[in-house]
Amino acid sequence: TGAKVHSAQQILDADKYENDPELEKIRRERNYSWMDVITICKDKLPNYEEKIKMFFEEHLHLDEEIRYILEGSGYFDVRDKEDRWIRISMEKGDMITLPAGIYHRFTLDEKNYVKAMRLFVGEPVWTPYNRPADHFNARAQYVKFLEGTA
Ligand code: KMT
Ligand code: NI
Repeated sequence: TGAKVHSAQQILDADKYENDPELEKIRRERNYSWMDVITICKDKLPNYEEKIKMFFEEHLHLDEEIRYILEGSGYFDVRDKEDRWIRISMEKGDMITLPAGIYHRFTLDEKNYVKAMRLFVGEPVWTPYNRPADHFNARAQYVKFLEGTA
């Protein structure tokens, strides 16, 4: 699907995300100049219910979505070539890069808690376009990429 998971227990150490040369290397190489940290749990995230609902609506973005799990866990679901859901279990130390134009959604698991770093190339634009959003160039590019994969 083009979604990359750096299941990175060996590469990234989430306990030292504030000073991790390996994280700095990824940020430098991929131009992830921007970052913040989001905590998703009932007591800490404003408009929690509304946001949880938005995250779980099937959508795409016009840019990469990059998430690095610092604490807790959750699931990213992505559509495969045959339009079936693939569930990606994300835990502490895992980083995922969703390509622009891929349909996806996010949900917490039974722990109801995740703390994640959000990375971005340049100024962040998180706008979700709920499905159907097939008219975007980013979508056409991604479909073309999928067709070129085995
Ligand atoms: C998103 O865009 O789906 C989120 O920021 C929530 C997930 S962060 C692990
Ligand atoms: Ni998204």
